[in-house]
Amino acid sequence: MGKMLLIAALASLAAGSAVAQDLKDEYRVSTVLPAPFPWGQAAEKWAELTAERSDGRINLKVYPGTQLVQGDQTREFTALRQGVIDMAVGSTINWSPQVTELNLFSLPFLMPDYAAMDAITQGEVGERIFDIVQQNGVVPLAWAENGFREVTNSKTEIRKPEDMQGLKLRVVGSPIYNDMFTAMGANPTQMSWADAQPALTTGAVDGQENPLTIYTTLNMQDLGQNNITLWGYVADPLIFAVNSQVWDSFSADDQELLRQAAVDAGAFGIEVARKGLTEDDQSLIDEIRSKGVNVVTLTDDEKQAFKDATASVYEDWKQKIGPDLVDAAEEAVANR
Ligand code: X2X
Repeated sequence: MGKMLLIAALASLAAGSAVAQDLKDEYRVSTVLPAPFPWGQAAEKWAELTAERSDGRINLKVYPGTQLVQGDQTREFTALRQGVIDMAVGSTINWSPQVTELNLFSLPFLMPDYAAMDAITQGEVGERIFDIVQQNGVVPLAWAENGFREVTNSKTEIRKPEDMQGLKLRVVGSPIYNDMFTAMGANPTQMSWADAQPALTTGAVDGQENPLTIYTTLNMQDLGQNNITLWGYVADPLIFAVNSQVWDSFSADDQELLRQAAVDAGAFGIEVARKGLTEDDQSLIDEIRSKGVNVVTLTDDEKQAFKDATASVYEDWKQKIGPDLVDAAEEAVANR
């Protein structure tokens, strides 16, 4: 081969490898909820922005219902780490069985409002949590939000822990939830979201706790969930994340494109998740009330009784999560 030909061949090889990374036809993005829930909307937005900004080169496809792990949302993180799933927009609750520190957001009454949540996720503590997620083998890119989890039930008005006595409440499959509701005197039963929906429909459980956007999207008043207590005891952020090997397969430019698309989709997702649920705009709550649902807002004193009832769970889990991280979060909240 002539020297010039060889150089030309090498040059085209180099150019080729710079341009044509081995992109998959499709990157599978796992979520629990589909659009039009805010969660699904956030994931769809990520896919949309990524497609747009990569001129269709990078194709994210959303698989809701954690169908890639047969609906077992507590296995999503493991599947993401192992590469069974390429990407996910996942709840901190569902990933907490593998990443203990993510239980931070489930500490009862740690975050009194959205500003508190932002102070954690958008600050130093949020960065520390992303480092921890990364150490667990998954690359986190941005935050979004499921929301503050309010308790609903078909039986009775809840204003104090005693009102929960004997209530059969579906809780997520993360142990801290069992601990909290047992401490409050309820009768919690852990099940996946896939199982929760039929259980609510048939009345196998009396109640559940989830953001109000889920309540309204599913018209839970038609499932007999006629009592809501607004107590804002915990909120679950969502994290956009990518399997490490999949992440490494992208060029630096495409990594930046994916990250920025996730950040923008996250901001959009947070806006949608909070719509009608802020101090200035209570329209979602008004809409629920207009359907004849009994919506109770706890006073500070009433909240205190639930805080007291769960104080030992908070302490216990603070030790498991890491007192140092929890202290930093408490400080971020105090200084918000
Ligand atoms: O299972 C739930 O309650 C849900 C949909 O909120 C989560 O995935 C954490």
